[in-house]
Amino acid sequence: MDKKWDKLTVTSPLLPDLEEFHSLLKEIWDSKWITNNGEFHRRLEKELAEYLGVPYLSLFTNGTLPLITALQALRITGEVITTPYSFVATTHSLWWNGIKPVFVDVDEKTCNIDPEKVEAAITPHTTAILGVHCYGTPCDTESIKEIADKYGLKVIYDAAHAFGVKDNEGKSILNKGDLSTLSFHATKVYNTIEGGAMVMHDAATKQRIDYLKNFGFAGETTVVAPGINSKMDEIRAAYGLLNLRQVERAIKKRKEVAEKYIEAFKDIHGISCLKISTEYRHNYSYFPIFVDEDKYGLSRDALYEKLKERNIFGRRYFYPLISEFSTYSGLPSAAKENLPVANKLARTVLCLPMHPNLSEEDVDRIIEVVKGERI
Ligand code: T4K
Repeated sequence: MDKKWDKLTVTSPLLPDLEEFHSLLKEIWDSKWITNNGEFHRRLEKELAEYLGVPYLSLFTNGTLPLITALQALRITGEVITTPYSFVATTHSLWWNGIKPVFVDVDEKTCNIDPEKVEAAITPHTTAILGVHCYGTPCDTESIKEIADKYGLKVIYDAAHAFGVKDNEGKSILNKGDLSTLSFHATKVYNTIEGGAMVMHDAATKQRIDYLKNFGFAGETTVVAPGINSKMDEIRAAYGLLNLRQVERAIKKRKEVAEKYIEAFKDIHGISCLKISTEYRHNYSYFPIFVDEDKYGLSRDALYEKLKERNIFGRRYFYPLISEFSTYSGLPSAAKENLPVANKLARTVLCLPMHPNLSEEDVDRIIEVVKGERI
């Protein structure tokens, strides 16, 4: 490998200014209040709700615990219809609640759960639909709502990838469904190092969620539910406040990278990009390409290795499918014949580096390798 090439990774975290962070740390040190709904925690909840355009939001310590807690809060049991094409945390949240996942295939155009396949998977045990706005592309929330209303099901969206995604009227995708959850992991568009949130529609639900993420405490001596500890601490909340100031700039930079990729790949036989709908303000959280080996002349895995040889580290999100992992592969709905589209996507997808720290030269270098120009 030529050592002069910098290492390019699939993502790179948005970091706050270190001096500004130091000054907020000083405030925390002076106050001696370092966790449990402190000043920075309260400020971040308020500012995030405003920025995202949601009525109520509760901070969490990562993006997995709000999923687990959302299922608890809505008292979901039995079977839940979900997608196999996601990060494994989506389905693990069901397992942690003793719920049986029922996998339904995805729509090739969006990589999201295909509403046309949902109805056939409903049984008397079905209580909810758990969708994922994969790569930040919104699910078909209207069709999912229609089905949920018809069968009396709850809807939860794992919106880990959908930070800041809005429709053209400026309405947040996070307001869809009964509850939505976010991840603020280091690898996401907006990060608090580790962190996450739940979005809800009313104050009473927020109150209940706030109890649930604090062991169920509703007062010094009152426990109202078997809650968990999933509170964000003051240090990460302060870090999050600073990152919130620069996330718009970061999304703008991501958009520029995405536009450059789309333009470069439009005439490459066998490479397709996910269509970015003009109906939404996207966040460009990931940049997946899909490799058709017969037309491109190289398999997805061969391209992945070729990029690696040039110090470019894409990731095969989401391969293998969740339904292929041993915890879930024995389920009838995990059968390959049930999930042809998801299997095809998992076999052909490669997420290219996408983050605001990429320079024009970095992007050119990646494009040259995909185009086969750089030997
Ligand atoms: N639902 C969905 C749909 C999700 O995608 C996720 C998480 C969740 C739920 C759960 O949310 P959390 O509980 O995680 O908040 C990563 C992330 O760990 C995970 O948060 C994310 N999805 C998933 C898609 O990707 P890995 O194992 O691929 O990450 P890792 O450590 O290999 O990092 C990828 C690249 O990012 C590295 O090659 C370089 C860069 N990186 C990473 C870290 C951690 C940095 O530059 N700095 C860093 O500190 O899982």
